[in-house]
Amino acid sequence: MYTVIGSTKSRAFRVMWMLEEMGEDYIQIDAGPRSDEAKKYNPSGKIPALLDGDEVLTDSVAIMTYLADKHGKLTAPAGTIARAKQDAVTFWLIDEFDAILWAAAKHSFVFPEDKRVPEIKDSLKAEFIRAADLLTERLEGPYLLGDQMTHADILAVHCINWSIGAGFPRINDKLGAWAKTMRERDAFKAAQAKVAG
Ligand SMILES: N[C@@H](CCC(=O)N[C@@H](CS)C(=O)NCC(=O)O)C(=O)O
Repeated sequence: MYTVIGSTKSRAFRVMWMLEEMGEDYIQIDAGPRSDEAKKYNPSGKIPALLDGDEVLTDSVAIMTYLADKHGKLTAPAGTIARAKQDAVTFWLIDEFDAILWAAAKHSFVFPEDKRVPEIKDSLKAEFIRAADLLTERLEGPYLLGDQMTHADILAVHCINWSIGAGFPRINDKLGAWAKTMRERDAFKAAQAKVAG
């Protein structure tokens, strides 16, 4: 049994969706970013964290990678060419999707008001749309890496959903339709419907 620390409307959702896909039991503690509850597990107050026994793991992508390797699901095995390609897509998504969205969030509500430069958001939006088009070019199979779903798919779809919530421009139709199909998965819906506690 795992415990996910973090609210559903945060990067914690990636870990919850992953656990649902793998059929693993978990409870969720609905802690917001920088909340006292979050700081109990990660002094920086960042969410998500995952409790596995007495261990506290942090960073959504590190947690997904750990869970995938541990259970041998939603990943190519470590040390294979397939895994190197999967990791390349994962790290690309961190650079070109997550970091762009995070920068926009910082300049919207994370930074103190006097440190925000809202003008930067137009260029971040353009960059995100360009990255979405590049990602679409490599989307040939049902999943980013082909026939097998991996946690890179979870990361990509979470970022696409985040972009919608953040009021970013609409992504191209092909990627939008793909994300919609992924949102229709039972595991996605179960994670969304999860009641914390
Ligand atoms: N790279 C980290 C980023 C975690 C992160 O920044 N989470 C946000 C909420 S989604 C947060 O806790 N922000 C509070 C802060 O940065 O002070 C991950 O993927 O888990």
